[in-house]
Amino acid sequence: MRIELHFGDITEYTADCIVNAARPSLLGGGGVDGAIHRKAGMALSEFCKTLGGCSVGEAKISPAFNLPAQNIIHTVGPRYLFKSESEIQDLKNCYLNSLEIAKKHKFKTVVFSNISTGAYGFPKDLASTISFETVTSFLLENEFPEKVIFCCYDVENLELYLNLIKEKI
Ligand code: AR6
Repeated sequence: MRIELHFGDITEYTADCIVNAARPSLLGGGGVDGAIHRKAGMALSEFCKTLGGCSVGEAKISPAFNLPAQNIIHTVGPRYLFKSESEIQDLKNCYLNSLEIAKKHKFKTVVFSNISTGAYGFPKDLASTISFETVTSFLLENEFPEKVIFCCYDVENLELYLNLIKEKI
């Protein structure tokens, strides 16, 4: 029971950590990133200015300021441009590097958004398989985070994750 599938707005979670699909500047943008920055307040972008940006596949942590969550892990997903192995590896790294931060901080619950599946154009079926496999393997080998929630905001992603969970049980 270390995986949960939810349908909803990631800015509403009281978890110790939510994962943002950010842009390299970390200064906010559209989609989930925009929703997080709007609700967290200006203090978030002020703090993010001190982080020195973030490369594709990397992850950085900040407080969550006005959000109910405690912390935000910002990771920059790949754009799906060349349909290449390196884009797949980059998306995997987003999940792995976020999970490593959660492990280091001994976070109990990490809530992931569906990284790269909006503006960055990654095919949702491929992205869900990468994310699900990366997260489940990591949880098998690590005590922290205790739980991962996949937070879907559209029905297509929700159905894809549901099918992946069904295949597992
Ligand atoms: N809660 C949870 N999920 C959400 C929310 C929300 N409030 N809003 C959107 N999503 P995207 P990307 C889902 O475009 O593809 C930004 O401008 C949405 O349904 O937010 O990684 C950044 O600044 C989709 O499945 O992120 C970057 O420049 C998922 O979040 C760029 O877009 C990801 O869509 C990042 O693009």
